[in-house]
Parts: sequence; structure tokens; C-alpha cells
Amino acid sequence: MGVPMIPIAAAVRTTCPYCGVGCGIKATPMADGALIEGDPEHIANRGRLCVKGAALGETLGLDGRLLAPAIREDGKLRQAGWNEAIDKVASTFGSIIAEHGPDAVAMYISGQLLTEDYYVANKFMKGFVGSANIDTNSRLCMSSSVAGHKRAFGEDLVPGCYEDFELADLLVLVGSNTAWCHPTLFQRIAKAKEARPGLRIAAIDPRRTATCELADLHLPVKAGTDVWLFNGLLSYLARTGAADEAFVAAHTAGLEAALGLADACADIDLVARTCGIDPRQLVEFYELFAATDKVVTAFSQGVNQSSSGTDKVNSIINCHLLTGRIGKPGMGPFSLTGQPNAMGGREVGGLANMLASHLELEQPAHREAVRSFWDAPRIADKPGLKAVDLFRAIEAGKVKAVWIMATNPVVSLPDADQVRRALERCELVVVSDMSPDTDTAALGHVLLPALGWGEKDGTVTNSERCISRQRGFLPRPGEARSDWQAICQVARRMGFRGFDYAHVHEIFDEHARLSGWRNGAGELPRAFRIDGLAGMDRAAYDALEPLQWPVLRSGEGTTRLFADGRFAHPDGRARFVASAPRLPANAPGGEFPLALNTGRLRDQWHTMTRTGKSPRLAAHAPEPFVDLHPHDALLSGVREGELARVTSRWGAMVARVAHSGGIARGAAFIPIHWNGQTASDARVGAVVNPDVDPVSGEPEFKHTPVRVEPFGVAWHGFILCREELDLGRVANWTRVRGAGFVRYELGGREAVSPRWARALLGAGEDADWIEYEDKAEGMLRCALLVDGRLQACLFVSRRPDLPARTWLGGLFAQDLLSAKERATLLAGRLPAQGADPGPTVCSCFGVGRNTICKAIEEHGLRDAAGVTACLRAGGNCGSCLPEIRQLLGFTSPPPGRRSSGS
Ligand SMILES: Nc1nc2c(c(=O)[nH]1)N[C@H]1C(S)=C(S)[C@@H](COP(=O)(O)OP(=O)(O)OC[C@H]3O[C@@H](n4cnc5c(=O)[nH]c(N)nc54)[C@H](O)[C@@H]3O)O[C@H]1N2
Ligand SMILES: Nc1nc2c(c(=O)[nH]1)N[C@H]1C(S)=C(S)[C@@H](COP(=O)(O)OP(=O)(O)OC[C@H]3O[C@@H](n4cnc5c(=O)[nH]c(N)nc54)[C@H](O)[C@@H]3O)O[C@H]1N2
Ligand code: SF4
Ligand SMILES: [Mo]
Repeated sequence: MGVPMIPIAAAVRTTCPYCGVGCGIKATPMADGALIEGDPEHIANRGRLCVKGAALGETLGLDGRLLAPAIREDGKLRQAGWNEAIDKVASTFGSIIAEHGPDAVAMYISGQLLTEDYYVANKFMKGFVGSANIDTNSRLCMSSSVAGHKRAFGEDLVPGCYEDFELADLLVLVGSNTAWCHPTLFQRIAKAKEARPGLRIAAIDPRRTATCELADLHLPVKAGTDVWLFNGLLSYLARTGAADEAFVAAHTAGLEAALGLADACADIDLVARTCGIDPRQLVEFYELFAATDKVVTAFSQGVNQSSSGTDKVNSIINCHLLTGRIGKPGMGPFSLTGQPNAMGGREVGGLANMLASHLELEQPAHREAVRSFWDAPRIADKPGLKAVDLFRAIEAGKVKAVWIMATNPVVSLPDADQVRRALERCELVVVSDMSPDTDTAALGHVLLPALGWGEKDGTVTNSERCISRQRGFLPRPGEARSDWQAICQVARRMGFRGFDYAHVHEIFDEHARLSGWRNGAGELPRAFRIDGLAGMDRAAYDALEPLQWPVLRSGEGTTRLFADGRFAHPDGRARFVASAPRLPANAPGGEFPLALNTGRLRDQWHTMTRTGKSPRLAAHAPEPFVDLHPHDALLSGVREGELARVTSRWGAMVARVAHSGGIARGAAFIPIHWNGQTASDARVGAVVNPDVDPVSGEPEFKHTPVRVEPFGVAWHGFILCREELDLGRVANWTRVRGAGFVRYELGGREAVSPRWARALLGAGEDADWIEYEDKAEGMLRCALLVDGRLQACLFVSRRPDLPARTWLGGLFAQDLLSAKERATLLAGRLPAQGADPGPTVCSCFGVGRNTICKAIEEHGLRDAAGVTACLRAGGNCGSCLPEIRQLLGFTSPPPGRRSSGS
């Protein structure tokens, strides 16, 4: 800090590795890392970044990286060369295929791969191994949207673009916490609304989220009931003359059947009751939708991750087809993609039931087209196993080897303990990752080191079909390689031809050419085409500017699809899909009275392997929590701030009870991010039920019946220390990354003593050790100093009344404690110190909740701009503005934090 950073190379334009907004980034390599800024020229973000993107520089260090291949023997990992590791994978895959057939091996890959990696993985499995047992975590994410698009449009096509969000007069956000999960897009929406207050926003979400702060209307639907709501809307639109009859007649089919079913939802009171919302609110929403021409309905996981996910998608699209609101500026259904390359994965046919380039696995002519293009010896001729079924087949011993790449299924799949059992029984588990310390890598027999963001090269496609380059700007560390290189090596070792790419642009070129292959009238026409990008040499590929597919001619993208009313079904007509609403099969009641919903937090990315490295990001929500309505907490016998056990038929976990004020009675919410590396017992996947949507196979992540009960501990405590510790038999712990220290939050059952503390913190006989014990009060406080510098401190109390961690954490930045600091160390704060700033709200400037609330009160601040002017909070990336608005509105604070917990 304080030393000016000096660029060591020119800035490189690349793309953010996190969410599907796909923001452009300008990265400048520095002597000590990289300077990360928004790329003002990228069409997705025009220079904006959210807090995760802005903190990327903090996640690029090589600590905790897998830098060489490793092989596990007799339970122990040992380093290996690439040759040996590749040999082991190729020969084991080969012998299992020879003995049991190609379906006895599998790959499980990820929407975080680059398109080129993804393309090669599919070519390898479907064309050369000859099995479609290759599925991806997009099964957990986008597969319901894929299935819904294919049913309605004849192909997996997202009609619109981000600009439509700004041009709309009504924006409906269904099951999407856009403020936290697609933050720069949300900022575009907020700006548009500021400029044009006539832009109305409706949020449909069982929770009151940060997104709802911007909404004119929040419909807190009961989880799983969206099809009632949209079938009711379809029927209402038809009854009230809102249909575009000419459009329906010329460009669609199937309305009668869809209306036949939707009319069962014509009764407003019935729909309102089923959805658990006020009938007046429902009518207000229906009237607004009917009266507004420019409507965008954007949706994500509250829609997709459901046992009726595909029907939810189609029930939304039906309403846009009936009103002809599709393919025109400012209108259309819009599936928000989650991962940076969810869309690219779909282009290359990443799912087990797809073929490359939007061709169909189940159609012989399509299979032959791809086989001949690849000059492959065979081609998979039936769909492979979808994610949940795949891991069941592994446990059953039917699939004997699996190669897992860029995903962490032991954390992220439902019934996650089953996934762990499956991998424990699998003959060969290969894991390609950047980290050797994930819950999945811990079960790998062969670990292959992957290049990470900033090191690898290729393309990604965002939610609006925009293809952008990810460009490397850091040296390639250790022996890490691109995932495509690892796959090609195994393929070549297995004797397959067609895997001799010298550079990644050759893979992109092949992918581009395949999209034009037999893609004409009378052949196998499909809208996905990027053959306009074929034939680029390396320099042209490196210089590729972001552009939206289809690309028929070099440099010319396509902003919107279906402008001419022609869809991809052979007759050119879109389909209404009739769907009867149904509730989740596993209903809460009896032993498991609450419906558990799971989702994301603003400052963490999935299983934390990258965002977890940033102290700045950790400050927003340091600990796992279960958000409950106070009434249900009372019935469950648990109290805010205390630990609770959450149990379902499938598994259990422990988290701290929180009341955000945004949860309805009968529901609970737990974030998805904590895992076996960051907490003792907080993998929510272990609790989640494995039900799936019958069409898409996407899991029901948002609805599991659970019970909540106290997780009794005899004491609460925390440790701050410079090095990670082996905590031994502490009943419950969470590890939080701090700046220059590691923080553990603890809950214990066994008696503690200064002796135990000394042993735990590694204080020898003549260590510089300060301690205070009050046995009657159950209080123990100790600190270890080395050469006058704070090395570690531990605070334990029978009651959860521990001092704030802020001041103590700050001491780790010092080389020497002053006499005064040393004297007050065990008090946990300076006597003259002001109030505890509270948990971080603004991560960019480190401004806490208590500080903001105090400023609002003392200075009578009335809007977010006032808070920014006073405290700077919200003045950089803007990701925290919705929470600042929440605080201004005196609604309850964001969940998961005790006021002393920061
Ligand atoms: N900060 C952050 N951003 C991310 C990610 C991340 O890990 N962290 N991950 C990225 C990825 S891969 C994805 S897929 C996206 C996901 O982005 P989102 O879909 O916005 O995120 P979620 O929090 O999973 O769920 C969205 C909302 O669905 C609501 N919901 C639950 N059940 C129902 C229901 O039955 N009906 C309706 N209408 N709503 C319901 C939940 O209450 C929740 O608020 O985020 C992307 N962006
Ligand atoms: N309960 C519940 N569970 C969920 C969800 C939910 O809402 N609720 N959402 C689901 C959704 S939408 C998603 S997308 C999944 C996400 O779940 P995962 O995909 O399991 O989560 P990540 O932590 O992103 O895992 C990515 C892994 O790949 C590694 N990695 C990153 N880049 C690369 C690379 O270039 N190459 C290689 N080889 N490795 C790399 C990272 O270190 C990390 O270990 O979670 C799903 N699970
Ligand atoms: S919104 Fe944030 S996480 Fe998403 S792409 Fe942009 S900077 Fe990355
Ligand atoms: Mo996702």
C-alpha cells in the first residue's frame, strides 16, 4: 500500500470470468499483480464493473494453486509429470471402454470453460469415445431455458439484447436477483429508470431481495407457483383483447391448447391464493402487462431451477407470443445466463442431449453431418446421462471413470453427499482445476492443473449472444495448461485423429466452420451461425471485437432475432406450449415444515475457490446463514445470531440464524457458497433434494422441505491468526479471509483452557503470551505476539457477546503494537474508539452498515446520492446501492450478519 504500482506491460482487453453479463475488462499487468478496470468500449458494460469484477486483482495470486499434475496413490497425492498423468487417464479410459463400452466413461464439465475447451471436450466424447455421457453444470443452471426455447422457437435462441432492458416500458424480473447476480446490467436498468421514471419494474420472487428496492411492484409468489401466475396472465390477456391476433395467426401455432389449459387459471382469486399473493396486486400486474406494449420479461434461477422449470419458461414465452412482443426493440422474453460461458457451451452442444452447433443428437441426418465434418470414426447415437443421473450411475458402478473439469459437484449438485459417495466408489476420478483444495479435487485420483483467468485464451458468449475474447495477460504459472490442451493430449494418446491444434484460434475456426456446415435451405438450417468468423488467422482472432451471433459476414453481428416473425421450427412458426401447473413433489409438512430456497450473495462466486481469496469480498457476509421469518425461528426454537442445524431427508448442515425481513413464513433461505474447505458443516447441497424437471433434468434447487433446530454449543469464539490452523475438535467453524490474517468463527462444546489455547495457537513455553480467564463467566481471551507483532488472538465466551473483529483485524497490518494497543488487546477495542462500523456494505471503500445508519440519522440523509456524498459508499462500482437504499428505507438490513460480526 502507498507504493505506486508500475505497469510492466500494456493493458489487455479481456472479459470478466464471472457472470453471464460478460463485462469487458481492461487489465494492466503490474509488478505485483494487475490493475483491473472496466473496458469502456465493450458493448455489455461500457466501462462499468461490479464489486466481484473490480476485486479480480485480489484473486490472481498463486497461493493455493495447483501448479503440476498430481496422482493419488494409497490415499496420498504425489506430484507427477504431464506425461505420466495423461498416460494414466488415457490408458484407464481406454481399458474401461474396451471392456465395458464407451458409456462406462464420462465427462462432467462447466459453463466456466471457454468455448474452445468446451468444443474439444464434446468432440472427444461424442465423436471419438462415442458416448454422450458428457454433461455440464449448465444442467443445473440453464437447461430449463434451453428446453423451453427449443419447444417454443425450434432452436435454443435468446431473441433480444441488453439494450431492450433500457428501451422497455415494463421490465418483469422473474426469479432473478439481478441486483446481486447481474449487477452491471442492473445498474444499466437503474440508470434507465432514473432517466425515464416511466419505466416500470415488477419483481416476482418469494423473497424480498435487493432487486426489489428498484421495483414498483413486488409479487412475493409462493415458491414453485409461477406457472399459475403466467397461465393466469395468458388467459387474462386473451380475455381482455390484448392479443395481437395478426401476429398469432401469421407466426404461431398451438394457442388453442395452451389457452385450454390456461383458462383453468382464469379465476384471479384462485391464482392469487395459490401463489400466496394479494389479488389486487395480481390484477395490478396483469393490467400493467396488458396495457404496456414494450415489455421485457427476464428470468433466471427462480424459473429454471424447478421441477416445473421448463413449463415456467414456456408459460412466460406464451404471453410474449400472444401479444406479439418479441423480436422488436424493448420487448421479449429474456433468459439471463449465469456463468460467463453458459451460452458458448450451448453453441457447442455441451449438454448430454445435444450435439455441436445447435444440431440434434437424436436426428440421424444431424449426427451424420457432425460425424462427417469431424471425420470421426463413430458418433454417439443416444443422449447421455444428465448430471444427477450421471452421478447415480457412477455410484451404481455403471460409469467407472469420470473426468470433471471446471466445476465442483461435491458442493454444487443436489444430494451432494450422494455425489461424494459416488466419487469415493469410482475407479478413476480425474479433476482439472486451478486449485488442489476443492471438495471435489479431494476425491480425485488424477489432478490436472488448469490455466485460470488472465492466463488462458479463448472466447466466451454472454446472455445477449455476444462473443468476446478472453485474453491472457499473466505468465502461465508452473506446468498449468489450457483445458483444451489436456483433452487433446488424452485424445491423441488414445489414438484419435483431429486433435492436433497448434493454437486455440484453430479450434475457434473449426467451430465457426461447423456452424455453416450444411446450414442452408433444404439442408439442416439453423439460426446459430458464425461462419462469418471462419478463416481468421491468429492475428485476426486476437483482434476480434465483441459481436453478437448470428455472424454471417465478418464484423457484422446481429442484435435481435425473429424481427421478421420467422422462427426455427420447420414451418417457421413459434409454438405455444400448453402446460398444466403443478406443485413441487416434495411438499413441506410434518417433520420438515419449511421450504428451503437457496441462492447467491452479492460478493461471492459459487464455491468460493476464487472470490474466497479476497478479504474485501469476504467482509460483506463472512459466515453461512439461514434466513428465516422470526415466527418460524420461534417455532423452531432458534434465535437470531445463534447456530442452527438444518436437516432434510437427504442431509444436514449448520448455519447462523438471520432475519433479513425478506423471507415469508414457511420458507427459509441459505446461500450456496460455503463448502468443506471454508466451513465445518455448511454445504447446503447436502440438504437439497435431487428432484429434477422431467423435460430438462434441471434440479429443484429452490425448494426442499427442511427442519431447523438449535445447534447447541457451550461457547462462542473467534480466532484471528496469520497462518491457517488445524482446529481439531471444535464443534463448528467457518474460515474467513482477512487482509494479512485468517479469521475463524467458532462454536464449541468441549471445555476450553489457556493450555488448550496455547497448544492451538502454537505458543511455546517462553512465547510472548497475554491471557485473561474468567472461569465463572466462561470467558477466555489470549494473544500471541512474536517480536512485538501480533501473531494470533483468541476470544471465547459463553454468550455470543464477543467484541467486533474490525480493530483487531487492523492490527495485523502493523509490524509492531504500541504499548497502548498491547494493553487493550484483550479488550478487543481501544477505550476511546468510536462505534463498531458493522458488517461491510460498500466493499470498495470498506464502509460498514452501522456507519451508514449513523450518517443517515445524524445528517438526515434521504437518498443514496447523499450517502455517497457523505461517506463515499456506493460511489465506485455501485453494487451496494440497493442495500444503501434498503438502509435508507429502514427496511431490515441484509441478512447474515450480526451487528458485531464484521
Ligand atoms: N454474486 C454472484 N453473482 C452470480 C453468481 C454468483 O455465484 N454470485 N452466479 C452466476 C450464476 S452461475 C447464475 S446461474 C446466476 C443466478 O442468478 P439469479 O437467478 O438471480 O440468482 P439466485 O440467487 O440463484 O436466484 C434468484 C431468485 O430466485 C428466487 N426464487 C426461488 N424460488 C422461486 C420461485 O419459485 N419463483 C420465482 N419467481 N422466484 C424464485 C430466489 O428467491 C432468488 O432471489 O447468477 C450469476 N451471478
Ligand atoms: N443449492 C444450490 N446449488 C446450486 C445452485 C443453486 O442455486 N442452489 N446453482 C447451480 C448453478 S446455476 C451453478 S452454475 C453451479 C455452479 O457450481 P460449480 O460449477 O460447482 O461452482 P464453481 O465454484 O464455479 O466451480 C468451478 C470450479 O472450476 C475451477 N475453475 C475455474 N476456472 C477454471 C478453468 O478455466 N479450468 C478449470 N479446469 N477449472 C476452472 C474453480 O477453481 C472451481 O473449482 O451451482 C449449482 N448449484
Ligand atoms: S456484472 Fe460483475 S461479475 Fe458480472 S461480468 Fe460484470 S463485472 Fe463480472
Ligand atoms: Mo448458474
